[in-house]
Amino acid sequence: MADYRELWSNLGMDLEKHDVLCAVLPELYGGVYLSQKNRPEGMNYYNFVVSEVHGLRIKELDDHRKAGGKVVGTFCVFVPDELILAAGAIGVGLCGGSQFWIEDGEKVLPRNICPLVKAIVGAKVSGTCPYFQSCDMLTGETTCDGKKKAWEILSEYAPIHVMDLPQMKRDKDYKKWAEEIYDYKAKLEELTGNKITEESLSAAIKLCNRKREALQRLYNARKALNVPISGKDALLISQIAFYDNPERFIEMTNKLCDELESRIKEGVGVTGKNSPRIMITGTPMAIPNWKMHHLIEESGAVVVCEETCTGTRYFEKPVDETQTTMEGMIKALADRYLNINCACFTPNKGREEDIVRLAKEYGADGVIYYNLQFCHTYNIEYRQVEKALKEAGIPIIFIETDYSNDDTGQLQTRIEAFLEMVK
Ligand code: BJ8
Repeated sequence: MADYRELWSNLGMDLEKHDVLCAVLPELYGGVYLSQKNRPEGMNYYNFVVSEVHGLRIKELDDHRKAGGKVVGTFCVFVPDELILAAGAIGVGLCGGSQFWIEDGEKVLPRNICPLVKAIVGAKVSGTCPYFQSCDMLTGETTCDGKKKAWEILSEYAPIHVMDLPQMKRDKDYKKWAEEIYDYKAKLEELTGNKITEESLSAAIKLCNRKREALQRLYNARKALNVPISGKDALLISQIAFYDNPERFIEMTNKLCDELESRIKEGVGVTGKNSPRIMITGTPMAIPNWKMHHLIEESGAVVVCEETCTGTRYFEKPVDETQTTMEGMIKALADRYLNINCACFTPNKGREEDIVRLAKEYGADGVIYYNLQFCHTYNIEYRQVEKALKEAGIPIIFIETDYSNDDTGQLQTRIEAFLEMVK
């Protein structure tokens, strides 16, 4: 990696602390990713992106800002990327997946809340995340209580706009969400000084749909009997989708998919055809949270799908591209986004249906319900999901964990016992 210290310093980062973070990542990445056998060639691009995670992309954001552009941070898949792009800004997903940020998060938050929220706040207060430091505005949303209250703390550090997400899916909720999208549009126009036009929004909708298509194509390849890519690699690609340049990401992901489709034709897989096929459902896995996939795949199984926000909830269901008026496009955005089935909704029958459908589509032998510690909505929803999967005859196990490695031995034992049972 080139020398970015001047850039980081100009972003007001704590360089000494950041050095500690930079020292941990290569070893972690090497152990989890580079040790894999028979990886597709196309993964070299994503290796490169990770090696430059705090470098090249940050430089691109800096260049954009120097040219008068704005950078907007987001934390949830309900926030429409299309509007950010249509305003000429760059959007970056800021969810934190590293144990490194927990300690700083706990300085300003109670200990007994979700690690994702603690890592988000820790990343900002410690001044060690160059993405956070590059943002001109953050976008929060009213999903779970932990996130909602975290925005109040983050507002002390950076301007933040909070979208009020309805938690039911009645007609009036779709109308309210459309109003929130209009407010967000006005906020982005004020921030960037650019007017969001029918043309710019339509182009952004098409771009985001192309990104969804590329991710769907990647996931489709994982349905093959001889899976051509590991779950770990697919997860990494989803995580990178949240901050990479969208055009470049689409191009490189489609290129990788060409290779994966050839592998399927030639019968080249990453594991044996008899390896247990596992689907993950539950809370998101923000970069560099690879813990669960690593444990599962080290135990000889392959992860074939994630019903999470770093999985299918991010890219399934495109936005209707046929609308030409601003009103029609905002309604299309409201309809697509409010249809995401997050556990913060009540009732949330759609998620049960999605999980059963996806487990069948991807030929999963079993489902691992992944719950980040203290995430109450996903925790409580396990009961209904378990019932739905049992009715469908699909085995399921509940695993609650955090970002630390304290429980890996215990998790490994439980995962191995589950894999024994499903095959
Ligand atoms: S749409 S899952 S990205 S809110 S932060 S809810 S894990 S306690 S991230 Fe989420 Fe949007 Fe829903 Fe997806 Fe639980 Fe933690 Fe809250 Fe979380």
